[in-house]
Amino acid sequence: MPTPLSRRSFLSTSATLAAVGAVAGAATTPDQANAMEPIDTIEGPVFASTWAFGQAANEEAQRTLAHGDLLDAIEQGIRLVEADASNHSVGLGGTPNANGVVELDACIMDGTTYNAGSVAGMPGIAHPISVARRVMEKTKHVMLVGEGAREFALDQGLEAAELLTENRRQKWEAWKKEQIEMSLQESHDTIALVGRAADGTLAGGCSTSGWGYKLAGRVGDSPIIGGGLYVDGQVGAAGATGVGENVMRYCGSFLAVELMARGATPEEACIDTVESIGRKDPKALEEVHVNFVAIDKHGRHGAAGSDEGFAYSITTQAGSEVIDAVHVTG
Ligand code: SD4
Repeated sequence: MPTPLSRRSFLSTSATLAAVGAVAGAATTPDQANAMEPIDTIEGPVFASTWAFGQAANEEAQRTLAHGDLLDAIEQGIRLVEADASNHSVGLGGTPNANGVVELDACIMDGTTYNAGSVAGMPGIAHPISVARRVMEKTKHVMLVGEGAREFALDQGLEAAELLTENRRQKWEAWKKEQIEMSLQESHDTIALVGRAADGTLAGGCSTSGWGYKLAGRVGDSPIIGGGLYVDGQVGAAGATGVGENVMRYCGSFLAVELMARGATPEEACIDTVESIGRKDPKALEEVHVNFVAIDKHGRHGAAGSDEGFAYSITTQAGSEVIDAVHVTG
């Protein structure tokens, strides 16, 4: 199990970072901060993703990278999860909105060019991550939403699909009768996948059906660049899972990457991001549900969350592992 980290115990970590001038606002450059401690670089490709089910996505990404580029790897890894009908928060078999329609959010970002593509509230398309990639590569835009995103996907020849499975339709019918709010744990299944290729390039993607029984048109953090995902090719990449409303208001993934730019390790950056949200949000940290996974350009990785039980998957050339994230408590 992860070691719970209270706000007080994290102060010592923060103090260490501050002492090396490595927190936001300090004048120390990343290279100066890095020069103070030897860095354990991990060689070869590195993929990290949210939750234990991310392991299959990581491994698909790794296989794809052997004959494709890093964006292909991220796209194919996420497509695997989108196609899995047993995952009720991503793609096919995702939980619908209050009207019984599965509306999908996804994004992809290339850390080398800082290009990004995103779709939000998109119905009826099997692989939103592929639509997000087409938005990035085939349009002048970053984000398409709703029906426009669906039409664009069809124009691009991408696969239409009925995303609402019988199982989810029955659950939705039951919810409509009883209006029992879906437990947050039940809807915490976003896939955020970040990767570094052997040549040091970085990319990431994110895909979800979002908060179960959300209002029609609700968009979470997952398609918001800087919210559910951010990649800086000179620094690292971070992705989020949890309650999108509490991630996007604080630009969570951007903050985690920015902290790494100022010298934090991926784990420290994720902890400090959760802590930062916890300091600002009027709710108790236990009620905020924000979780982050990150890697840096050296291949180091880490994760932290306010949810007990948050774990991430890591795949390197040494193999795959599911690692408990640091649990940050209020
Ligand atoms: C959202 N962050 O739409 C996503 C979904 C998720 O726990 O991770 N739910 O808010």
